[in-house]
This record gives sequence, structure tokens and C-alpha cells, in this order.
Amino acid sequence: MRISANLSKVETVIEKENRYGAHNYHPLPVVLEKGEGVFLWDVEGKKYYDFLSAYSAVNQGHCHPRIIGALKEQAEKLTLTSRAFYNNKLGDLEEFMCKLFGYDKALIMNSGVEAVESAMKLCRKWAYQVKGVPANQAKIVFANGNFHGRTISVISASDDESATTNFGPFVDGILRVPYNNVEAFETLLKEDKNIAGFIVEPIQGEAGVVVPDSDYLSRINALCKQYNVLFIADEIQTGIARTGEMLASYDINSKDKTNQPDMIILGKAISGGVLPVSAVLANDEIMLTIKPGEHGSTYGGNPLACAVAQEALQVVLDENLTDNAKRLGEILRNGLEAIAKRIGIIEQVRGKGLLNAIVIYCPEDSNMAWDICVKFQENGLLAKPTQGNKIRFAPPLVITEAQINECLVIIEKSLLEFANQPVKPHIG
Ligand code: IF1
Repeated sequence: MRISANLSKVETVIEKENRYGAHNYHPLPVVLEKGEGVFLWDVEGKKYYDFLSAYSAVNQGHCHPRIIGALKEQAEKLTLTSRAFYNNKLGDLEEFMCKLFGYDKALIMNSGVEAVESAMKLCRKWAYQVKGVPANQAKIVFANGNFHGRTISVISASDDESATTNFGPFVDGILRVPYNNVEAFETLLKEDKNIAGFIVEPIQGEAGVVVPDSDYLSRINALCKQYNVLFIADEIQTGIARTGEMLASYDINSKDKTNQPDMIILGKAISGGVLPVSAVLANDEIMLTIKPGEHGSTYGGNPLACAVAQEALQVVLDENLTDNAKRLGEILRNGLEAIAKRIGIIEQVRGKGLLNAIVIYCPEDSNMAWDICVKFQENGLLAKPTQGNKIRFAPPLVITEAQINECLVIIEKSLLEFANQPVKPHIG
């Protein structure tokens, strides 16, 4: 196909992707070629604030010099051995993660969904070998509105039609309960003795940044202990300082381990957006149920990924990104609340740390949130709508107060252009 000479650079790229790429995404019409810290630049040199951070993978900021340094140094030495041999980086990362998060063992994988799959397999093995569930009867509970990835077994837990339609048949042994509902979960535990675990997001990301009651996770965890069921926190999006704590599900510095999940699933920001690296953390009783030959991955635990992940985690600690996320998250939400009072277009501001969303006054199926994001783009800020009428605000955690204030100006200026449309009053 001949590409017309008068297409812009942006149009040329979009047309090429449309022509040769699978049509499984609908991106905003921006073509990026460079990133540094909180900023992105498109192919025409226009600069943007990144308010998505690759769905919270780039917590440390784009192309962090220390992480890129670790990448370059390791890339010139050794990148992949497979797990048929030892490499001199995997043990270092495993030790670092176990000590940091307070678990006996770490299992390193690649993508987030692969770590979720691994946690499901561990949960089933534990059910049969430790809990004593009869063969092939183990069940894993998930929450309504969950998002844990795209593989067949993981979408088997989804109640989102766009994730599941025409992808069946699905995997057995999955139950669902309403999110943020302790009683419904307890009812299920009473009814079914074969429940092996509950996999849950501390804050539901894809559902539009749904923050549960502050005691939800601890009450669920207590019930899990009472009924001998594993409490498994998917911290792929909430973990690594995003919500103002290293993990959203428990305080890693606390001596009291009562609220510690039995398993933690991590991904995204453990490599600072540089390589796909994911992990499952658990104690020996669970992790050692899987024996050599029963699970693995060619690239999982490769020395390049391990060197990058260890540096990326060390950066989070050295730059104290938890405190920055907590402090600036409050400033961002306060600023958004103030905008909501001035312009009646924001129905709700919600979130924790720097994982936030605004709900726009409009039907869930209207184009308004999308149009607003296109306006943000014009004005130099990149954000993405979710669930029709919500817009996620999740900048890299290295953002400064002055930059947040500048972004609030861009957000207000953009929203003002939609303010003449009929809206309901603010409720929050
Ligand atoms: C996409 C959402 C965010 C996750 C949790 C597992 C995974 C994810 C809690 C799987 C992935 C992504 C992937 C991204 C969009 C994104 C997302 F809107 F779809 F839900 F962040 F909010 N558990 N989240 O959030 O990790 O296999 O992708 O590495 O384009 O699908 P993965």
C-alpha cells in the first residue's frame, strides 16, 4: 500500500499500526518517542505531563538514569541463561524482595498476568497438599469488577463482558463475590469447604479506582485465617509506593504480621517500566508446594530483569517515593475537589496516594471522558478514560508540588471548555 505523502508523522504511524497491528487497543491519537521523569514527548517534539505512567508501571519516572544504568551495565554482561543454570543476579533480587516485603520466598516471572496465574497454581497446590481439599475440587474466589489480566484462566474470573465474550469455554473452580462486602464473602466461606484462596485488588484499578472501606482488607484477611483460606493481594497496580505505601494491603515496616497477606502479586513498577518483570511472594508452606519441573518460564528470573528490578526497587526506597506519593496525592485530590466546586462537571474525586480518578457527570456510554482526554492532550497532559465516564490520574511518583499545581491548571482549563454542557451538582 502506498502511503500518501501529505500524511503527518502522527497519521503515518497510526495508519501503519492500523494496517499491520492487531486491533486490540484504541489509543489516544498521540505518538510518543521520548520520555524523561514525568514528561513525554511526541514525534513532533510536543511535551506532555504523563498522568497515566503506563498504568502505574513507571512510578520511578521515565528512563530513570539509575535504572537505565543498571540495564546497560547488565546488558553488556549477560542477559539470559534460562533456569537450566544459575545466574548471579536472581538470588540477589530474591533476597532483596523477601527482606523488603517480609516473605520467605519469591517467584520471579515476567508479565503481571503470569504472576497471577502462578499465584493461582500455588493456591491450588497448597489446597491439595496442605489444606487437604479433595482432588480437582479447589475453588478460588475473586471480586466482582476485578481486573487481573488477559489469559484464559484469569478472564475466567472476570465479569466484564468485553473481556470474556466469545473467549469461552472458561476455567472451572472460580467463584465471585461483590467487592467491599465482607458479609457476602463470609457467607461463601460458610457454604463451601473447598475454597482455597481469595485473590483481590487492594484498590480496583480497571473498575475506575474503587477504594474499599479502610477495614475491608483486614476483615477479609481475618476471615481467610479463620477458614484456612489464602488471602492473596494483587498489588500489580497498587504496589511499589503508588498509593503512598510500599504496598496498599499492609504496612511492610510493621512488626505485627496479622494483616500480612499470604501471597503478594507484583508487576509493573518493580522494573520501573523498563522490562516486564513480575513476582509472587509467599512463605515456605505455600511456595515449596511447587517442585522442580512443575512451573517456570524461559525468561522469568533472567539476569537482565533481575538487575533492573533490584535497582528500580532501590530507587523507590532511596527517593522516598512513598512519602512523595502520599503528600502529593493529597495536594492533587484537594486541587481537584476545588476545581469540582468551581466547575460542576466532576461528579467525584477518589483515590489514594497518586492512584486517583475523577468521575465525570455524563452517561457511562457517552464520549465526554474521551473528548476531555483529547482536550487534555491538546493542553499538554496525557490521561486515559476508564469505564466510560472516569479518568485516571496517576503521574509518576517523582512529580513535584509545583508540577502538580501546573497540571491542575491544565486540567481546569481543559474542563472549562466542557462546562457549558448541562451537569448535575457535585456530591463529594
Ligand atoms: C492493558 C486496566 C490498569 C492489573 C492488575 C494484573 C494485571 C493488571 C491489578 C495484568 C494490568 C493493566 C494492563 C493494561 C491496562 C491495565 C489496567 F485498566 F486494564 F485495569 F492498570 F488499570 N493485575 N493492568 O492492573 O498485568 O499482564 O498486563 O502485566 O493494556 O491491558 P499485565
